[in-house]
Amino acid sequence: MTEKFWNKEIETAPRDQIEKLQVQGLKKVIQWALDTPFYGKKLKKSEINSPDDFNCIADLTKLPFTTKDDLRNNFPRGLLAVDMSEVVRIHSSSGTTGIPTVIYFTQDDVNRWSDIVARSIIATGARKGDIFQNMMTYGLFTGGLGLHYGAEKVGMTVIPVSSGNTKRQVQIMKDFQSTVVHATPSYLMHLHSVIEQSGPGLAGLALRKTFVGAEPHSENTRLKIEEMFGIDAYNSYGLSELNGPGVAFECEFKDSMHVWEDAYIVEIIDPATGQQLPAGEEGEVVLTNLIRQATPLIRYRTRDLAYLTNEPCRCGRTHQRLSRITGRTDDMLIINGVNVFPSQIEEIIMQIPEVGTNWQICLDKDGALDKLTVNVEIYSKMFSGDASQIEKLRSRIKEELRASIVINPIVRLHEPGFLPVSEGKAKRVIDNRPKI
Ligand code: DLL
Repeated sequence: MTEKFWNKEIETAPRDQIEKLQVQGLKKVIQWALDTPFYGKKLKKSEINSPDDFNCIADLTKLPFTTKDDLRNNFPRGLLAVDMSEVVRIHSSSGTTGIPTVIYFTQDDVNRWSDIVARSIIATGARKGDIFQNMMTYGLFTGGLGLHYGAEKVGMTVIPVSSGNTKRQVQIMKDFQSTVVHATPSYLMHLHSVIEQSGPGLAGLALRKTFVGAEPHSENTRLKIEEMFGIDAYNSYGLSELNGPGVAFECEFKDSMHVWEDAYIVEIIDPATGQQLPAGEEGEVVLTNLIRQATPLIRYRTRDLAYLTNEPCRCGRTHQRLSRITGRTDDMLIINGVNVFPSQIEEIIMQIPEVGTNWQICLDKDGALDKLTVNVEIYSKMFSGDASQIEKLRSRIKEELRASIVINPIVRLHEPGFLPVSEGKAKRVIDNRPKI
């Protein structure tokens, strides 16, 4: 391979060399981090006063964990390590209520992230000459722009369609003969059903590969997508706090995702004790970002559950591989690729005075897509008046939820006592989606 983004020396480096790169990288990150108000205090508390206090990979456990709450509590600039005038990009977990998390990038940060995404693309066998239709949302969500910049670096022809408008997506696939698409697995299944309904099926398409990610899915879902379209599908993992997509990606052998260990240090820990777990044991994924100066992030607890494999991969790459994400340690739901906490829904509905005390969320499948129903009890006096008032209230709740969680829910209003009451912890979420 002569590709610019296939770096044999780094991608097939023996473990001791990878660790050496990580130690060098982390020393730099500590220097950057000490410049932020948040880590300035936090690292010093752990007696890390300079990069010289970190000398081998075993020293990692001396460093404190970072959590989503740390990011929220230090919003907006507590983790900013450069002058704001050096920041060229902001991504944020927006579309949520409460305090968002924000990630800043310098130009070098964007370049380093794009290089890693380009490397991921090359590892799948996609190339310059491919026509890349990016169906992931563009905006504060990292799925759109993250792959966009990486694909341009590879030299692919990028079509930045963003998500939605399925009929138009199909037309564009035909018009421009797209060979690679990027989407959530659930959207691809939906896309297939729209193609089937619209007549000539897959005839006239040139598709050969897809990158899928941003939401949990099983091996069977991958096989189904591959079979439906007659293409190869590669799993892609990332999160906005760690730049976005490109943290771990499957190579052409599609046997778990290589974590790019010169860019990210991965650990699996026991979520209860915080102790590191060996390869093969499932626990919480913890990641350190080695390639971003503007917002350094050390030992970030992702709350995703998975395990690592360090067996050699048939592709020759030595970077450890991450299994599929098997679950979460918190109650975050992923609905058609969008992250939603039940508490966000509660916050919205509970500020509406007509709403009673009980509510419940139901998740089902509507074809390939997830369907969210929010059941809300309202005060009985609402039922004695004009029915149009109830409809007005329903629309208002629906609209406020849509604006906040960026998902269009079905809202059903009920009289008090309709929903089950639990004596202990309320069961707010009924998830009828098939388990992965
Ligand atoms: O979902 C970034 C991304 C975009 C990844 C496009 C891949 C492709 P967030 O919106 O911050 O970022 O959501 C991150 O989504 O902690 C996981 O729980 C879940 N997730 C992401 N990729 C996968 C995957 C993007 N391949 C959260 N399998 C993460 C399972 C995934 N879950």
